[in-house]
Amino acid sequence: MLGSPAPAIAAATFPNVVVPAPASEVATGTTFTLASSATVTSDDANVGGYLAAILRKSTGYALPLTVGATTPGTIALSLSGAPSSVGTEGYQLVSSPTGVVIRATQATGLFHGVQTLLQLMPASVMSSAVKPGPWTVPGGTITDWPRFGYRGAMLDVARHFFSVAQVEHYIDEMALYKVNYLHLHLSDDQGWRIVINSWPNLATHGGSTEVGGGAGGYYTQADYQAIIAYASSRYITVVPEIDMPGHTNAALSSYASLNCNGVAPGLYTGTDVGFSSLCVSLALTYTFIDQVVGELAALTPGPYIHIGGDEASSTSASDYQTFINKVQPIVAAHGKAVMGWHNIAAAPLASSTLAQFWDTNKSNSALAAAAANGTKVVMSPANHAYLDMKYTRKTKLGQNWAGYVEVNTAYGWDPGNYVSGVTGSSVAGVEAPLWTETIVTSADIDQMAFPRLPALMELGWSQYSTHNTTSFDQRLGAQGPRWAAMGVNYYKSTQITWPSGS
Ligand code: NGO
Repeated sequence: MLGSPAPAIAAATFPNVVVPAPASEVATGTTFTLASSATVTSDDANVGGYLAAILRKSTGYALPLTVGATTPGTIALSLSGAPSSVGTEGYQLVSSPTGVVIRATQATGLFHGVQTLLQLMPASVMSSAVKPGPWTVPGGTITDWPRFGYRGAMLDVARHFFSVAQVEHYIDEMALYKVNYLHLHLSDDQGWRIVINSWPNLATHGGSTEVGGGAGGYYTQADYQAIIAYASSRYITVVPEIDMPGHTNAALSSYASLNCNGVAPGLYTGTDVGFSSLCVSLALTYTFIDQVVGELAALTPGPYIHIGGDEASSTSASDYQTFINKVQPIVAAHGKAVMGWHNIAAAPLASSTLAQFWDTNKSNSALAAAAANGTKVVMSPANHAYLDMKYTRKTKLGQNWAGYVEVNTAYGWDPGNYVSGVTGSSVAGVEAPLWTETIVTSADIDQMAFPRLPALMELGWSQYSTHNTTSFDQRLGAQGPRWAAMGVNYYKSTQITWPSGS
């Protein structure tokens, strides 16, 4: 009719459910429903197997998987045809009424696309028991890639020891949110957690207790390799940390010869920090480090060995510099780059060294100078990124030295523009450390990591243009029913509206 306005057609939108937020979403308003006769094809056996296993458990469908098929299945994971914008870790997901295609340039991208696909399906898809459908996926195209190349989670297995199965369980949880580095804090005052064949007492004596005086434990080298292989099957690279020169009581207690006075201290099961130091003037100290780093480097396919370097309060400033200067080339000689807590910026850093910021103070002149000189920095400000901080005054687990970290505090900062002088391309990414002075069980890990780990990984993955607390809180809420389906013991923050089924 002439003169009357055209009827408004509501633009289709994707449901606001994916964490981390994708870079681009274009909805068509159609719906795909998985049928019991559906098939899966994949150019990568590992990712195809991962997806099919999850879908088979909850749908009860057969979902036969063909690897390298020429005809795409109902769900097709393809290593060809992805737009170049997705880079090495991104993907494009196209959902139409007849099926879903995920394209990427590498298996890691397909894996990330699979996480997005699962989040677009009903929450019960994450159940390990058969549930009723319908198994729907909203229609449209998602094109997605990460803001940062380093998106890490750290687990302190030194203060309390966690078994291989517990670490693998946590790996499975973090993989859902596109984590790509697992930093294992393998040694501290209270425990040494990995067998070093040339220094056997480290594990047998140094690993024999933990905070509170429990039995502790340690990984054999085969255990450590099993963790690496498991992480790798989820496209996660392990960064092992041997903390030095401080946080070394367990090592000093294992070998009297490592002590300046030749006397081994007793094992320590308290929670003080800053009282121990390797003997910087002793030649044996560097033989020790060379052998420990050598064995660890040989077992570790990833590019980094983390040398700690935090809270060396019993090491003089000049000894500390001497020490860092001597240790960087040792790590390099074993073919690895150094990662260290930002305190290492007190010494000149090699160009490949990665510093990890953990302070609560946004200005750090030594770190800014290192960044100006090319050092890349991973952001873990304790007052936003530490998963061991209590959520509120009232929550039980955790500590509060860096304050209380509720969900919106974990989300409410920009890693790319946080520490003055350490911005933009100086920022390698984000890591969420979980220190375990008060953390004992997998349920405790869940309670501290969820929902804050997804919040931090959204900061690591999503383009900052998507940053929006209202939208984030809604998407995070959508994870609640998924965690309920998986049995994740998450913290039900009152900042989030949790939908039914959460
Ligand atoms: C500090 C300290 C750790 C503690 C942690 C507890 C760093 C880098 N050193 O962080 O030894 O476990 O706080 O929040």
